[in-house]
Amino acid sequence: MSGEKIMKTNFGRPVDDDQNSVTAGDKGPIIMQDVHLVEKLAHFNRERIPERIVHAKGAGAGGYFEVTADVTKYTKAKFLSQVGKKTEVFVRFSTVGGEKGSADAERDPRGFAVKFYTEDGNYDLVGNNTPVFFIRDPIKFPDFIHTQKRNPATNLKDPNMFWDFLSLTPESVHQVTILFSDRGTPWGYRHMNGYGSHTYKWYNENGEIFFVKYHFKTDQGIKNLTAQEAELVKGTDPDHATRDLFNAIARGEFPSWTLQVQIMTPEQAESYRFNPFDVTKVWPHGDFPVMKIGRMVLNRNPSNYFAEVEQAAFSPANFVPGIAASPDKMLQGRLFAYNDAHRYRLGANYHLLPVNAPKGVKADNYQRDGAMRFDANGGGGPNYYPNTMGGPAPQPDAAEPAFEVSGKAARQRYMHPNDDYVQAGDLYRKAMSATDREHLVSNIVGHLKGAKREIQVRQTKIFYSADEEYGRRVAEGLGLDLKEIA
Ligand code: HDE
Repeated sequence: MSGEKIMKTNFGRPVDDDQNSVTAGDKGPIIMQDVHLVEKLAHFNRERIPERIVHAKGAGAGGYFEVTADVTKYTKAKFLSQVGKKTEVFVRFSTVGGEKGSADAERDPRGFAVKFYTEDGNYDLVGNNTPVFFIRDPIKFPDFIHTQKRNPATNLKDPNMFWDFLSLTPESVHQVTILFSDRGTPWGYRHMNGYGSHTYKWYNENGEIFFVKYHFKTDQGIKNLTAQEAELVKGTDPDHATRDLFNAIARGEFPSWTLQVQIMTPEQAESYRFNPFDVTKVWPHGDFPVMKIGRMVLNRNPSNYFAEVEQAAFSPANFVPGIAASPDKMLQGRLFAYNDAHRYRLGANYHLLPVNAPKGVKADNYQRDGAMRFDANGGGGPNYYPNTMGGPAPQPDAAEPAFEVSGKAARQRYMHPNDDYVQAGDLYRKAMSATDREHLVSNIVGHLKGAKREIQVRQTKIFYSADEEYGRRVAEGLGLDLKEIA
């Protein structure tokens, strides 16, 4: 109630009373000149900003990344230039399809977005807890997401929409197989891996190019919920993963991840047996061994959720010299989508918000003005380039090395549809235990049984193409005739 500090309006006037509106007489009415009341109610009406269209529910934390191996022959990225070098990070974990108030234990991929505040500006690695994705072309993304959200008529999640799209999109079966395993319901954010998922490009001081995949392996060990456990957790503590992350850090138990990379040369990429830029596939570790290069530790809870987590704006387009995009079509689509989302959600000057601004290096260019320009806006300095007024100039050696592009411009179909099934089948046969397979099949059956029979058949054929036993067991669970599937 009483405080040392004086309460003030947004314009600094001391507030005399914050419990009683100004009224004519003790019974009211309120008079318009209670400007403090008006300010308070009006600001309240504007507290919500648009939630993220995907990944709306999330939790974040700060920490650092430390380099543990020499990678200078692959990349000139300064934050990776020395063993022992530490860089501040901010990380946001999330679910994908649910709204901001949805439960943390939903079956869904989990977002794993890392912002490195480097001396060459911010580098964002905006990944998931799965190494692959459902689709390989960004033009399919809005449709795909619609099917994971609510039916336009009923406003309910709809297994028909969900499986209709997936069963018409066989490239999704690898990610669907991961999603319906217990990895689709992680125990919490501390106990899951993070993956860059896409292939990225690294280049060194000599301009030599390498392709790279990133894997953050949890040092806490993988821990998942079974479908039954997840149902219970959703009901008893819809915020369980948010709570677990916050409480662990508050207790001083700082979660950490070991960063591993896989490297592919451009020559290997040219001749590899499948397109290494296809995000529906992993690079087999036997062909491209993993190499440990660093460790990330989260040791700081946000002091204000809205300021740091809700306003955090991650973007796959935030690169630093030494790191660039690969031709992956999905990644190319994302290079547009994120900054566009931020301009809509947070405004044209979202990069000035403390969580999004680079640290230790200042943005310096000729962009000016716009809503909520709350820094000095370039002061009296020149607002055009070139100039002779001492304004900032480009630094040519920050360029990505020139690279060849070729081929006919057209809407090009994927040439090898049969290989959509290979890695899903391998995952089922080789990586999963008998219990994993049992849970996978029962999780799929539990969800797919809500869809129309014709959709069940089409989707089960896809599982059958990945692995005959996999398809047969799903068919049995659904009571489908095997003759329809095989
Ligand atoms: Fe995202 N995604 N995405 N995504 N994504 C967003 O950005 C999008 C994709 C991922 O904690 C949005 O700020 C398109 C793959 C994470 O703030 C949006 C495509 C992967 C987060 C967007 C993809 C991701 C997002 C929503 C297909 C893993 C949360 C609002 C080309 C490798 C980041 C926003 C955070 C968020 C678009 C596919 C991960 C709309 C168009 C693949 C972790 O811009």
